[in-house]
Amino acid sequence: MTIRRLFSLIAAAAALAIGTASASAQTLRSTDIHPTDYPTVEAVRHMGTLMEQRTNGRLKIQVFHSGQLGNEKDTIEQTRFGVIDINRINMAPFNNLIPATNVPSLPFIFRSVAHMRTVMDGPIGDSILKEFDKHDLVGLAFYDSGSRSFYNSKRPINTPADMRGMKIRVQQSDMFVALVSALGANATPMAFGEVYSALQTGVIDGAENNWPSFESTKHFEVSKFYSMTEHSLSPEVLVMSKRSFDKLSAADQAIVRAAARESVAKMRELWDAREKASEAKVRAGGAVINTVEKQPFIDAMKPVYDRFVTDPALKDLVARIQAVK
Ligand code: BDP
Repeated sequence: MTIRRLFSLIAAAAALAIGTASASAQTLRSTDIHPTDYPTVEAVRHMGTLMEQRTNGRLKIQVFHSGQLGNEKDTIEQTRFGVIDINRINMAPFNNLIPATNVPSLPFIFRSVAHMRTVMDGPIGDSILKEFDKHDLVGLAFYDSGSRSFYNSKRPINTPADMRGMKIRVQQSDMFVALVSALGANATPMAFGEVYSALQTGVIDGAENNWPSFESTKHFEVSKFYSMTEHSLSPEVLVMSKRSFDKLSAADQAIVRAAARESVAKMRELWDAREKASEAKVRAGGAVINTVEKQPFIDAMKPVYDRFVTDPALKDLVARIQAVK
């Protein structure tokens, strides 16, 4: 464990101790790197409200938003330890740990948001949630994350050639590193919270994300060219610490699972509205937006499949996803 990680664990434990002192009944601690009004944060609060109603106030959730408990990669460890009870996090930081999570993050694996929702809501999504069991975690549900596109401070991207040599921030996932490298750009894995200043100081030229994150982080202020490659729909996932989950009665476990599932509809309603609002905000804020012809990007990213989808189980998962209408 690095010193930084140790400090982040201690800071998290201290924050939790304060939370415990003021809380009555049982309050589960949930982490999110997004700000308090972001759809993922609101949706987990909604899940908490459902739990509270169904247990007469006995079981609640407190959401520590804005990365108060640390960056995503570090919070995975804290959740496995049971220092954090619930984690709303993207699939990408799990990619290196849990092979199956690479599949929904793959470039252009989904034909549309509707395709993604159908897959993640059904038996394929359930089988991916089950994979978390092997890692001291309980997979509860998937949330949407729109589609991720590239943005940068240099120029509009129309073809993969426009990205050659650019330094692009990616999430801490080897698959995302490979995805950007396949385009001839230099991938720089970095925590989300460090991206604004890295863009501002020119440490990186660009990054990739959906409309709401591009907007909420104000990355558009320092990286105005947003090119709609829509290369990944890598969903968000809601996981619970197995240690915390196992401490609940079977009845409470069922309440948690149901509330998580039910919060998905709330999340989507908030998400669809937020996407539109965020797009309008970044346009008004001076972002220069272009659409792109996707086929050259699909072709260029093919090697990512060759490298990350070698295991028969993952090949099967890809084929099953592609077969979903
Ligand atoms: C956002 C996801 C968040 C990721 C972030 C990132 O909601 O979970 O951490 O992207 O790029 O869209 O790191």
